[in-house]
Amino acid sequence: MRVFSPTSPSPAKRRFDGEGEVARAAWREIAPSETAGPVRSAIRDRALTLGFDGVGFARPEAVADAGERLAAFVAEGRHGDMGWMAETLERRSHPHALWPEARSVVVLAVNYGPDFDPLRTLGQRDRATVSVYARNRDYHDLIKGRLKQLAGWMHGRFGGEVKVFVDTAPVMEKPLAAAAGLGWQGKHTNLVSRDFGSWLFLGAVFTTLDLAGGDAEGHPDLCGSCRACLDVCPTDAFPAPYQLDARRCISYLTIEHKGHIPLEFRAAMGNRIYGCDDCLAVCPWNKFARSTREEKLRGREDLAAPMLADLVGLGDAAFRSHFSGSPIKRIGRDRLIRNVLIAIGNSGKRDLAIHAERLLADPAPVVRAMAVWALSRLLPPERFAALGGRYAARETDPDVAAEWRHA
Ligand code: B12
Ligand code: SF4
Ligand code: SF4
Repeated sequence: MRVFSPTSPSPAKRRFDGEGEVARAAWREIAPSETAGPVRSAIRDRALTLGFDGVGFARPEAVADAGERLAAFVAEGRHGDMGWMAETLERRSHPHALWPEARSVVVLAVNYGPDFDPLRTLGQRDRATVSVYARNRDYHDLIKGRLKQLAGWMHGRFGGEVKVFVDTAPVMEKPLAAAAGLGWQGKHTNLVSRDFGSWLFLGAVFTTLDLAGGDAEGHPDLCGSCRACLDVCPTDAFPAPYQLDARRCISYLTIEHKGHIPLEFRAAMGNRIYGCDDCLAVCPWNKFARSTREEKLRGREDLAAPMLADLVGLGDAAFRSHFSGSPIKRIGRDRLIRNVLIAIGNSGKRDLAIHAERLLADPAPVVRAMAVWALSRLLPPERFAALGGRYAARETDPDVAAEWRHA
């Protein structure tokens, strides 16, 4: 069998161009297990040079339980309207279901640790709180580019076949990262790191190379008797430690959920308009966190504590230019304004009512409905009733009409 050596000739032309795509070597060059250590070191060095902050290696078999737990999560309906989780259940449940030939997974992490208190703005009621990960550029672009660079390099240097995955791919990144020794899945279900606390983005390179085993498999659970993350959750989204009901999570409600946000969660959302960091931010392991070295992941000044009055007036074009390159762009103007109106309804600021009033005739039902709800909280009953007289009778959308009736 051909063993890696730095002077090995490279195949004449190798092409590697995409997430989930296979880069095929002209010959198959599998690093035998006795050489896996040096190959791992070389991959680790390369990954760190490319800007990753954490690197680990796992065998696909190391996450055997994760598929069953995912199936239970979906069977309970905890994925809500993230239908893609049910659709990709089979492929998502195990790395081999996705790619039977994979022999190792290289798990990569990027530190996005904030240099500010992520919960600082929660009490500032005329301002919005944007979760840390969404305060600047979309991390997918950054990580995907680096994963492709690393995978292309691995393929060129060691042969084998490689595929890259980040976030949207049907891969269970957290259990893989834990198996690769990058940290453990805390009671809030996210990966916690001894070096970076709660603030790691994850991605993976699958390869046919045999790299795993040896020094870096698995990580002990260091949560102990702590339950800070479970207790802080504003919407009681953890049915048990290590389990999340996404339907109750503000991150799901503000980002993934397309329809009207159920009444029972609106007050608890406070001024969180995109994502939520409460369970991450209270973790005591954040004492080891450090702020990110990525300029593109550092918080944008204008998203540190944006005024609700400025956000609520955004039309489609302004929304798109304001959030160009940001993860927030993904949810579109209507859903963002829906979330902002909930924050306005929770603000107790009468002077913000005028902005909600202007949206009572907005073309989007999710916006009109939350304008009604916000006004019902801010205006005196007689003023609200007068508006109802003008708008409720001509409302054609049944959900918005119901919002008027219930208000
Ligand atoms: C779907 C999804 C969501 C959903 C569901 C979240 C969830 N916890 O499952 C929603 C929209 C709510 C969400 C929110 C967030 N997300 Co998200 N999300 C994903 C995604 C795409 C899939 C996750 C998944 O498979 N969930 C299904 C469940 C079943 O999987 P699980 O949590 O691993 O379930 C395990 C536990 O329940 C455990 N378990 C069950 N019972 C028991 C019992 C015991 C005793 C034990 C030990 C374990 C255990 O076993 C299961 C399998 O491992 C991943 C990317 C990816 N491809 O993996 C990103 C990902 C998990 N998200 C991420 C982030 C950053 C977030 C947010 C912080 C964003 C924000 N600020 O708003 C929040 C955090 C909310 C939270 N507390 O989890 C990061 C997390 C990085 C990290 N360090 O872990 C990921 C990995 C994206 C990335 N590429 O970096 N997300
Ligand atoms: S992200 Fe927020 S709402 Fe979701 S589980 Fe954590 S604390 Fe609860
Ligand atoms: S807050 Fe406590 S229980 Fe939650 S993940 Fe961190 S250490 Fe574990």
